[in-house]
Amino acid sequence: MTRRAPFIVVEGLDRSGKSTQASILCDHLTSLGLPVELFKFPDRRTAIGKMIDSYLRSESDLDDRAIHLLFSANRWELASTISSHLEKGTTIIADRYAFSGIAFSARKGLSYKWCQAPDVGLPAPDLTMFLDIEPDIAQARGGYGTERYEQEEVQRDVRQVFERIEKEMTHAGARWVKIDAGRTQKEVSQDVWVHVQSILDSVHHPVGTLWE
Ligand code: Z5A
Ligand code: MG
Repeated sequence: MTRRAPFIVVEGLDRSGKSTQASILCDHLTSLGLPVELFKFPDRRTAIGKMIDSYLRSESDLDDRAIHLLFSANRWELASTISSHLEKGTTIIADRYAFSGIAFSARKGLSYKWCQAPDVGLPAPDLTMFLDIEPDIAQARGGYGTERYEQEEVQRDVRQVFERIEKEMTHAGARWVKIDAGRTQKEVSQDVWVHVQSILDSVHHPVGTLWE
């Protein structure tokens, strides 16, 4: 029987270095001969992703609940692909996941539980690494762009919701680690690797489900 591969999620605020670290990790695993696929949420290439992209660029407006459900549907579009890769032994790295969904929508005043509900049952990560950074340091990095949410005040509120998510996930026994992302890329990637190594051989069949 093929060994089930781990599902690794990289979360964090804007400009915390998620995409940079997800890609370094992907290259590292590949160089070790391990099959790996990198997913990025939102996946702006699908039909639903295109609606999300238009919303983020402020080219269209949507009710807060409607956009929340689209972000979730964008994950469900890929849920069975993720599970089947994992079962076949391909490691999955996700650049943002359901936790961003809760954090950005609850920040607008929607209830936490309501925000969580559409993602209940998605494949559960074996490890979530939250790249933690002060929003002003993140902003100084490359400057925020012009998309919705790319403002320091929004990022501060979002960070608070992430703190609640971390508490609840940890309480529920999930593997959630916070990494100081205000350091050099190399320092961060070394930490990332220590955490990934610690789970590489310890995932169990079947793939878990989120919040069930
Ligand atoms: N959103 C939502 O509302 N609901 C959902 O369910 C989901 C998402 C999934 C778009 O996300 C928005 O969608 C996002 C949340 C919302 N809005 N915000 N904020 P996105 O993933 O497409 O965009 P993003 O990830 O927020 O932005 P980003 O720029 O891609 O950030 P990043 O991936 O964390 O950073 P990066 O690209 O790796 O690095 C940013 C820059 O910093 C770049 O120039 C790097 O070279 C540099 N960098 C990286 N690491 C370092 C270190 N260690 N030191 C110095 N400089 C560094
Ligand atoms: Mg990114």
